[in-house]
Amino acid sequence: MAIERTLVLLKPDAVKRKLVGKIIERIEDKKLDIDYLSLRTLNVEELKYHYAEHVEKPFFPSLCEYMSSGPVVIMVVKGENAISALRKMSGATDPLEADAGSIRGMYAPTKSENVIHSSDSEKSADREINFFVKGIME
Ligand code: 3AN
Repeated sequence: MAIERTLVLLKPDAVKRKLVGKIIERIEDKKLDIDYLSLRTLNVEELKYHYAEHVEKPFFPSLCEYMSSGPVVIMVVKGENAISALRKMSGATDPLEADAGSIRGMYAPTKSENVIHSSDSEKSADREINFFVKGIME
């Protein structure tokens, strides 16, 4: 069993809909630790870095608008297999494909407004934690 750290964002709709407490409760119920937590509104430059693979996609402008529409909760979650545990808890990108009991399965109305982000690999987790917590761009 590996102790891992993963970067989690609770997106603007999660904050606006007051889902933050419920989502953190699920993370803590899973015996994972909150290692870092802050709340702020992301800017376009940060979103271009975070979503570098999507910058050229047609949905990027609306993704940017949505993700900068209000504060997000930025967390580092630590624990056994935290990266895959959070991906599983979050559910698939498209809420129609997400398990019904996952966070997206329960709360996300659409693929674009999907409540939560969590790092998809160890490499992404390192990059995202360096960026969001330490402010380091590669
Ligand atoms: P995930 O967040 O599940 O890792 P990614 O990295 O493929 O998914 O996508 C990042 C974010 O971009 C998603 N959470 C979603 O908000 C948005 N997104 C991805 N694909 C689409 C799409 N086809 N249409 C609209 N928004 C999308």
